[in-house]
Amino acid sequence: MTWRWSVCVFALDVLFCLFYGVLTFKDQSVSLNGKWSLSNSNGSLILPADVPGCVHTALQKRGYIQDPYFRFNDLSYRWIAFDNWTYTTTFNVPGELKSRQKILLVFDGVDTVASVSLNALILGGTDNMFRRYDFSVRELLTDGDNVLKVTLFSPVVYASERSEAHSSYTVPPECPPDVQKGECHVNFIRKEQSSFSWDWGPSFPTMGLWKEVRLEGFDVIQLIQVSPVPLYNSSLSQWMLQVELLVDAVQTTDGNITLSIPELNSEETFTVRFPTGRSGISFTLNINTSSDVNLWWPNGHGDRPFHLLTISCLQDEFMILNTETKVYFRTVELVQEPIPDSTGLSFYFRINGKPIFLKGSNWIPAHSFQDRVTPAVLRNLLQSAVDANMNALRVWGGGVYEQDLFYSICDEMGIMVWQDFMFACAMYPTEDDFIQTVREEVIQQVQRLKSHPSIIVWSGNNENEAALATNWFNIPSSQRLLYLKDYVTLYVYNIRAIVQEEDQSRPFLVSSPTNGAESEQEGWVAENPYDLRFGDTHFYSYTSDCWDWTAFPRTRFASEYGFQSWPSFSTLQAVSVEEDWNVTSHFFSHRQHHEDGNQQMLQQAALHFHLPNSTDPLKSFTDTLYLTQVMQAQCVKAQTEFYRRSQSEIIEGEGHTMGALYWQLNDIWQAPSWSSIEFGGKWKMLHYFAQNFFAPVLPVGFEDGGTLFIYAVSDLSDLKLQAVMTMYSWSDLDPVCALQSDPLLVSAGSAALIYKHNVDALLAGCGNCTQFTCLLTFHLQDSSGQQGPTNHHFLSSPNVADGLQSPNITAKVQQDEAGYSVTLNTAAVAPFVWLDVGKIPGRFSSNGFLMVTRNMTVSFTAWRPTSVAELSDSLTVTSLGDIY
Ligand code: BMA
Repeated sequence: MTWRWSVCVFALDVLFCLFYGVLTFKDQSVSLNGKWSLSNSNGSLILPADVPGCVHTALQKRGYIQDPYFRFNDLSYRWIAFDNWTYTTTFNVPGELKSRQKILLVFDGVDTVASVSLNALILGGTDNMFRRYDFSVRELLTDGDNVLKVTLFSPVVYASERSEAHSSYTVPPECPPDVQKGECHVNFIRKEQSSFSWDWGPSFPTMGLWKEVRLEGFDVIQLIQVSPVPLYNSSLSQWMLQVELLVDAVQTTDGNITLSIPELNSEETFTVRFPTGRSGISFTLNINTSSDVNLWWPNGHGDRPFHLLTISCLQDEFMILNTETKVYFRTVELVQEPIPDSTGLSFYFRINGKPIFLKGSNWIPAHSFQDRVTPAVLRNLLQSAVDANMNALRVWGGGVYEQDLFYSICDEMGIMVWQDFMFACAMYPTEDDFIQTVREEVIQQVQRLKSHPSIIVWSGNNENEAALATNWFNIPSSQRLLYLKDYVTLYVYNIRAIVQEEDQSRPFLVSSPTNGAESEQEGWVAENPYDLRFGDTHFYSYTSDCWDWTAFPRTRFASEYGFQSWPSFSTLQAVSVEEDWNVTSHFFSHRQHHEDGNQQMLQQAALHFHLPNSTDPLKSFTDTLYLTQVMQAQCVKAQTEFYRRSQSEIIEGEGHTMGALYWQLNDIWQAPSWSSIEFGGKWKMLHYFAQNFFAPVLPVGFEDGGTLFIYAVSDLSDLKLQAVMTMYSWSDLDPVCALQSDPLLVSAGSAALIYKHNVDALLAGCGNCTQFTCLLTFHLQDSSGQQGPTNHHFLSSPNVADGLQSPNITAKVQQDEAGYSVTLNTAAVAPFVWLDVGKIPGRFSSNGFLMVTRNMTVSFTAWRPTSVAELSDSLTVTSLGDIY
């Protein structure tokens, strides 16, 4: 343990600190967060507003508007984003700060188009939510009150004006589909693209100071950003740490900078010259080859240790810079190389040399109002991802570059991040000022994020290659080249070029979906970016039967696929009233932003289940919500299991699937969507299913041409596994028969066929079973016992199953030292048993399960204090038999 001491003294008007006996210049930062005053353009509304924050939350907090998510308020509050709003604050500058040689006024994030003035002098403008802005203000500060104003222009009006000014050709889409009830031309403003509405989200074009505001004073240099990026030189077997420092210097400054990782016995000192103003300087610290570097591993593959890097810079005897930061070491490669028996290329990630199957989902903004995305919200969602055995998330390109904490938690938890740049489902302009602001955005974001080991790939946009290739916007062929040129200008000549310059430590893809190297060969827009033999794919089919695995694309990497469901009743109840609780209500269709979404869910459900038909309208409504969740969970399970079992096979040139990221993890509001977690954090049935279908060891069962196949999938070390199968009759809790496969060595990171049998023969050998009367459960085991979850295979759809009964499940809540538990008792085989405790936040250890034993106990982890009485009162238990 090192003993540290520091003493600060005031001398010569400059604050020095003594660190280890050297004099240190201490920079000073004064926060301007807190209460500002907010007014609309005609001054009819003047109210206090929190910074960081936005206009909507300020209006709600002061009671000017209700909960914007309540019922139809998204439409009632459209006016907010059509007005201009001014944030004002008055502050005094402490003398200590005032005496600094340089003072910056820093905005970490302004949403979006604004003019900034200080003491009635205009400092400048902003036009990009994803940039940090700073202004040098020392000479403008007064000794008394200083007045800082930020006037935000309507983003909706701005976007429309910019689109109108772009008169030579249109930049589609003009507007979102009517069903989304959104605003137009969002592609003309550098702001969260989904804030003008999306197919899962409302239109709330926010305005505000969404990140911190502060004054930073310094006398010599100011450190803006440190980005350590480890690179591994395999020919030398050596780690090198590239350390980029972004600084602002009052004047040209010379010094000696020392980079040191004491744990790795690695230290180097460089002479350095910082030019006046803003500059970025890179150093390389060669890591001592005889030291043991601890590697960062994704969740499920190892630990996530880090080493501490210290950076100090001395100018003569003065310490002008001194900081410490975490460094995580790992390598990432995106492998695109020929594979036997296929005409295409592989597409998978190798972390520290190990091929890793990416299991996870897609992340969207966790709230329309980013100031509501608290650390607790982030932690809860990311913990839920890890609890469902995920190791990856894609931060989707229609949202925001997430806050630092998001990536720090991903680093900690081992969640690999596929990071899109924020462009989605649209063409974009390439006017000079647009390109310039994007360039600055990309530079800043890459510099901010590149030291996070969790980010394993940058990706230029969401679906814009596909939009061009398959002509979503009906661009006449005579104009196609124009749009192609714009596409390449933005994503290749600008974004890609910057990323390659700024970050050599991870791959860059131009789009998702893409054919990767093949798209590049074809001039960056492939003829068919959905080609299964290359790159990643997005695949949605709502009309084909999701239980039929033959409809799924045997892709190299599934970066999006999914099905919608409705959130639970308690989640909807918070934003609705009794007349809304009906599938024919205006509310029910209003919240659905995906064309025909409600019908699609019911049609898909009707393929295998009876639709709810209770005469009690509330029961019919809640049964419908439940059934959409059953359908979604079962559909995504089928598809994900297909991808996991396809990882080791090539069939007709297709396969070697190495990623399954379903659409989508979280929700932005209380509405039907593809999410597995409801707004507020409650797990849908799909999320409980994900715990199983993403388990490190998994048995997958399916039928092909009258034969039952069982595959064993293992992410872990080589395992000698056996499949154990048990046949049940729908009408009886006692098993009809049991079978075991021969043991098979399943190697690490593979899927292998472990059992195969003709279905009719299997049924014939098992009592009086038919495909309608019986169902199968199965698990894997080795000499130490069961490995992975128990899975099941329905031999027919439940709507034609013979013997399925209403099981009369009883439940008893208890409390012990470990927490709360619910003990269930069933009188019959019960599929999709669903426990719901309404508004009590928390999650069960397991839910939505098949009950083939009379008794079963699950635990409940509450996310706030509760009691046996409260849980018992709130608990409902539903299974499929209960809704018929
Ligand atoms: C994908 C996404 C989103 C969309 C989702 C569901 O294409 O990239 O744009 O929300 O499908 O339609």
